[in-house]
Amino acid sequence: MLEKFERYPLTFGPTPIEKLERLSAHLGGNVEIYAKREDCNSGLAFGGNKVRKLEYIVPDAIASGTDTLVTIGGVQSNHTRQVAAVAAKIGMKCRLVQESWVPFQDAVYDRVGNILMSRVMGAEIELVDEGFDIGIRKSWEAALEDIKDKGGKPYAIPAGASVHKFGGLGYVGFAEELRAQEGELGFKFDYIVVCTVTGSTHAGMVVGFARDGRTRNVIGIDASGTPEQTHAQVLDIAQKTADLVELGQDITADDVVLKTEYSYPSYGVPSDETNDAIRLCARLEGMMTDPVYEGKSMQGMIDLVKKGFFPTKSKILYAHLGGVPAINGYSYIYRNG
Ligand code: 5PA
Repeated sequence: MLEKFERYPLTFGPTPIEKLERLSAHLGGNVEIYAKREDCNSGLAFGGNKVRKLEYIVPDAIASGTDTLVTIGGVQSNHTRQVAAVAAKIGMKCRLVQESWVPFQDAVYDRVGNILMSRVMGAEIELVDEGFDIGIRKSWEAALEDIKDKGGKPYAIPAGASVHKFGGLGYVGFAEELRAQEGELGFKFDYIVVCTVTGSTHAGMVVGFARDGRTRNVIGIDASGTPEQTHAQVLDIAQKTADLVELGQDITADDVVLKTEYSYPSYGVPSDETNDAIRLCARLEGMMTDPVYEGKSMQGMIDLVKKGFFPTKSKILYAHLGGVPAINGYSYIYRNG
C-alpha cells in the first residue's frame, strides 16, 4: 500500500515481537499476550512511535527546502524528543513548543527525561503556559511565523505528527510489517491493543488492517481524557489516509474502537490502577511502561483480559509505542518502586 511513498529510514527495521509469558499466565492463561516493541525501534534518542511516522514525513521536509523542524507537545512530550533527534540526524534545526498539558508537579518535571534529551540534542525550547489540546495550537503557529519573520524556513509538524498529510502512513506500514511477521510466526493476532491520543498511530493501523478485515480488532485505549475529540481525529486521519493510499474501502466511525475508561484522572496523570499495571508488567516481564501513555494501555489491556472481553485462546498484540523516558518526571510516585 505504501510503494508510491518515499521513506527515509530512521528505524532499525521490523520491530521484534515477544511473548509476555508470565503476564499471560498471571492473568489466568486463557489468552496469549505478545508485545511488538516499537519502543526499541531506533537508535535515535530511545525511539518510539513518532520515529516510524517521521520516516514518511522527512522526505517531504527535505524536499520543501526547510531548515527548521517545528513541533509541539507537553513538557514531557515523547514526540518533541523524537523530532529533536530526527532533526539532529538529518542536520536541521529544531524548534519545540512545550505547553503545560499535564496538571502534575514533580520537582524536576521540566528538567529530566524527554525535555532533558531534547535540550542536549540542541533543540530550541519554548515553554508555554497553556493546557492540553490535541488540535492546532496558536503557540505553534506563532513559532512558525516567528521563524519566517527571522528569515528561516520552518517545516510544520503538528502534535504527535498526526494531523499531517503523511502522518498516518507509518502505522499503515506497521500493519504490513506485522502481516509479514505473522507469515513467519504461522499465526495471526486476533487483537491489537494501542494507546491513542493524537490519533495517527491508531488511524494508520485502522487503514493498514482494513486489508485483512481487522480494523475493529484494533483496540484503542484512550489516554487523552478528551475521547470524543480523539475519536473524531482518528476517524478523520484514517479516512484521509485511506484516500491517500487508495485503500478502496470506506472507513466509518464504528471502525475506530476506542476504550475510554482508563484515562482518568486526566491526561498525563496516572491513577493507582495505572501504577499497579506499570509495576505488574515491570515485575513480571522486565518491560517498562510510562505513566502517561503505555501504562494506561497496559492497564486497559489487563482490565479487558480480566473482564473476559477477549475470547478464550485469543492472541493479543500489545503495541508498545515507547515513552519510558517520561517516567523520570514522576520520580516521587515511584520513590519506593
Ligand atoms: C504517544 C503520543 P498518538 O498520539 O499517535 O495517538 O500516539 C499516542 C502515544 N504512546 C502512545 C506514546 C509513548 C506516545 O508518546 N505522544 C504525544 C507526545 O507529545 O509525546 C503526541 C502526544
